[in-house]
Amino acid sequence: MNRTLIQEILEVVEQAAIASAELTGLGKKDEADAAAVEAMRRRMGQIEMQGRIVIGEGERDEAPMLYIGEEVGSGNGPGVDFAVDPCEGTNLCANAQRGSMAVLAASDRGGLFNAPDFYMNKLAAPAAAKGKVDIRNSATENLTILSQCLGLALSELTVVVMDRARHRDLIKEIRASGARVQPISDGDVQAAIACGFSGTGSHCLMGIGAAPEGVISAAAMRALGGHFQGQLVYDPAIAQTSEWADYTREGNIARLNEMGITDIDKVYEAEELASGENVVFAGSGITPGLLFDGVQFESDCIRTSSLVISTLDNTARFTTTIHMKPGATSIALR
Ligand code: VTB
Repeated sequence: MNRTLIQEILEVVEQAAIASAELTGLGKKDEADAAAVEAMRRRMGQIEMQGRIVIGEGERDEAPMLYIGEEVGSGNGPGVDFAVDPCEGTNLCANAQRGSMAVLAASDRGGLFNAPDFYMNKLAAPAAAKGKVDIRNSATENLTILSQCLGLALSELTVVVMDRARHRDLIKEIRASGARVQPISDGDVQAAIACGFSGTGSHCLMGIGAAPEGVISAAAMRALGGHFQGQLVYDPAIAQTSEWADYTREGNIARLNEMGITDIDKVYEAEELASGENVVFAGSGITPGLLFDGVQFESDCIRTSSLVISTLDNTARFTTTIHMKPGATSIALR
């Protein structure tokens, strides 16, 4: 990993965001995802690196591109591992709703946890609460700690939770503690990272989302110094998802064991999920979101808004890029 990679990685997510954004609001979530995948892969292919996808679109037989284990890049240069989600929040993109983005995390070889395609219970909070809140605590205990760390009353805290049946009790508990709940339909990566910045109005993310995206959130939060913990969910009665209609708890545990995960209840810290010497997170808005805008198509240009967070130079860069169309004559400043 080196600093010149940061610029290239930014361009990878920008290209993916533009490709998906061309299909925003058309109700075509699979097509929007496929377009982002293709654009991401094409731009990655131009980078001088020995890249490898460790979290991607799935296993080789089910994903034609950006499958787990796929080699990307020129084949020369540094070894880089990638966790990618080319269109995070495909439903949001398909319905032109806020919060869809193209995201990835990159690290030195072996620096990202190869999370199985399971669910993950997640806890994200600002840096001031890092190591003080703990996913093993009750929501009420964590909110009390968080209110002390942030110097805010419980009633001044907003907790983002995915709007799912599995979170009914969690949402009740948070509200009973006095804190506010902001339910979201999709997109817990953005919600997790928003906790790493003050001023977003989001103080905490709680609840269960997808495990692979947990690694991407962890990479960003590690680089920001925020709190992130994840614990794999293997019990279908807890995940409460139609995806697992035919799965059993025992079968899932056996699957984890086959993957070499024997400590199935382990709590993973951000530094374990993204353990490489250096980690980079990059996200580019497909639709507008809490952290940055979405792709804007204008007569002379396409405008993208992105965020790259990197331990290589300890920066969080918010970038607006104007992609000029040939023959452009009047490009607005903003
Ligand atoms: C999605 C998606 C989230 O988790 O909902 C997914 O929108 C899994 O949850 O952003 P369901 O199967 O219950 O929909 C995320 O992908 C990320 O963790």
